[in-house]
Amino acid sequence: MRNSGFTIIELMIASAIMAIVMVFTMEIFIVNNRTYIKIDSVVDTQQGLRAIASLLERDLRHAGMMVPEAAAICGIDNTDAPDLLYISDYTAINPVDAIGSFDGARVQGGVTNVNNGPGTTLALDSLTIEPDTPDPSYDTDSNGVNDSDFRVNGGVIIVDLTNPGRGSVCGIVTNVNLGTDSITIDIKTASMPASASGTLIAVPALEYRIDSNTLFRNNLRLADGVEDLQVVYFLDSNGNSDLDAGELWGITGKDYLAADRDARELRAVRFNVVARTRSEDERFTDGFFQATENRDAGTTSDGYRRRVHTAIVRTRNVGDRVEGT
Ligand SMILES: [Ca+2]
Ligand SMILES: [Ca+2]
Ligand SMILES: [Ca+2]
Ligand SMILES: [Ca+2]
Repeated sequence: MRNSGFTIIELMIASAIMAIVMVFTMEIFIVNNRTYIKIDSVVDTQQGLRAIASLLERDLRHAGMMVPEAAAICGIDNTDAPDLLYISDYTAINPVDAIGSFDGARVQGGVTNVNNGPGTTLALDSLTIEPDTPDPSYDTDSNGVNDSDFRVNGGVIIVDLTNPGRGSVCGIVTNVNLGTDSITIDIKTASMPASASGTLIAVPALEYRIDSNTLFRNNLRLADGVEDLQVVYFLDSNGNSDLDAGELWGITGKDYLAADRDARELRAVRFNVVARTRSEDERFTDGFFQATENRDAGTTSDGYRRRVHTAIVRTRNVGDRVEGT
């Protein structure tokens, strides 16, 4: 009687078919999984970007709130690195009478110019911005009692109150001295244009800085994988409320230097935040550094996927704002 089981040939064919099916199934699984990881990491990047952008938009909308308009914003334009951005710190200010503005903290001792670099110590008339009802917002010595509107690792913008057209300088506060009401600053912009006289004031600010693909706000780590921040300023220099030729700064051929720009002319800010996926994908050959404003695109693919968020924010506290009486 003939054996009714499988012949060795039949078994070999069957296992060969099985193997082929297995290989295909595995392949589909791997591709699916790769696609999933890819989409997941792009979605992740996108969500992070949106969160950063909404915070930045909110900060920009408040630029110049309750402070002299010239101190609304200050920036350092780079063409081969991320831009640096300083926005007056509205969280430090308690709007006691809701309308009008405070003059900032006056620099004491007849100081008329501030030079670029670290270690500039300025004595102020007060560490708080609100003159009538001082309301310190930060606790410098961590004793549970707020003592200053300036904080270590926070930004600062300095302008000349009697000649605001001189522009501004900005930097990071490295020390707040409660005993002498003074602050020490690392000035990041070019020096203030020289002047024989002047009334310098300091205003607390929020610094946006990118360091090794990490975005910091007042030295606080906001997000990793952020490659670039490029900022463009619309200064209505001829005062006609229209954007005319030459009134956009921070674009190619119009590099922005804070030191000689008048922030009172500011009407809008456009920013671009470039974020990339956490890890590179060696199969992705279109991963180039993204060109925005006056920065060039990369020339070799590094396998990262990138997303750019661009937004234009009208600076409603500068220009045609309602002044107090
Ligand atoms: Ca730039
Ligand atoms: Ca305050
Ligand atoms: Ca304190
Ligand atoms: Ca104009």
